[in-house]
Amino acid sequence: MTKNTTEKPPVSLLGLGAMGTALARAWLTAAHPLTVWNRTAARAEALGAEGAKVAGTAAGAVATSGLVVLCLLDDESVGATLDGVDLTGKDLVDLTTTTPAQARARAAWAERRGARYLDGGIMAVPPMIGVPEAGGYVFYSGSRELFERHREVLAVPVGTKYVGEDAGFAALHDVALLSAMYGMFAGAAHAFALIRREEIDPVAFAPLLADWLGAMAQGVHGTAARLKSGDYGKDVVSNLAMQVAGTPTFLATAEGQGVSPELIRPYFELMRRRLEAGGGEEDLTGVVDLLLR
Ligand code: FVH
Repeated sequence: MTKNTTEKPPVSLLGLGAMGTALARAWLTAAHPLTVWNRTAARAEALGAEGAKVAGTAAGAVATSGLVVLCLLDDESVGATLDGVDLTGKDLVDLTTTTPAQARARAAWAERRGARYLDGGIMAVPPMIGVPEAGGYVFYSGSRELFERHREVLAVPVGTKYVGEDAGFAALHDVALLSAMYGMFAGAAHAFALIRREEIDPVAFAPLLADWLGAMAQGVHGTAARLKSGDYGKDVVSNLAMQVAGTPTFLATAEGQGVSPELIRPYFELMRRRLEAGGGEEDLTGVVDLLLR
């Protein structure tokens, strides 16, 4: 019998939550033979109707393909799902959000079970999957050889960025970016609270806020350059002494608007500490070092 050489590499996907389902649809759309498994079987039914093979057990899904992708709630659910499953010779790609330490431990665990392991951190929400122009991607870390072997298949649902052999690096990049995102949302929440009781349309205010945050976000390049060189006074535009002098205005405005300063005060406190340590001619870069324990 002649093998169909145009057949795409098969994929087994464990976990059909919002993200897993979106990933599954992208691989199905690209005509990859796809086997799916989910703890709650009903969540696999629609995908079965769309062409996926539905495995009755996690072991069955793992046995079907060399490439096994996991997209589960957390690291604990990965352990529970693969408990007792034969992983010998399998290439595991774990897209579940974990800590860097959990990813490293999971890589060592997989190796002991005879599998190869690549960790992933998804920088996208489900509607961005299968939509290249949405700009989503997944950080990957662990075996570079494994990443290169499956690069094309992994790039089907969303972009890929390989960040190193250390299996914990994908999770670290993921959590670092998401942490920055929460800081940004915290700032935006404070800004909306300041205008909340005024006759200012939040819908008209939003583009002003988004454009300002976008412009200021470019400042991270200067921060990175100063962290790398160690010269925190280089190319400073707005020095720390001036910025700390302005913080009472921000706190008084919050007070005047009846807004709690609980989101911004801790950051102002770090700025003040850096100033008192002699960082007046620097910008905000020195705050990074104050956070290191
Ligand atoms: N959705 C998002 O916006 C974010 C975007 C960035 C990346 N995250 C991470 O992706 C992982 C999966 O997220 P999800 O959105 O698919 O999550 P859920 O819709 O809540 O589905 C969870 C799946 O995990 C299964 N599951 C939970 N516990 C267990 C367990 N003990 N054993 C086996 N499977 C388990 C659950 O199964 P079921 O409840 O349907 O039976 C779902 O398949 C996640 O790490 C995000 O942080 C998503």
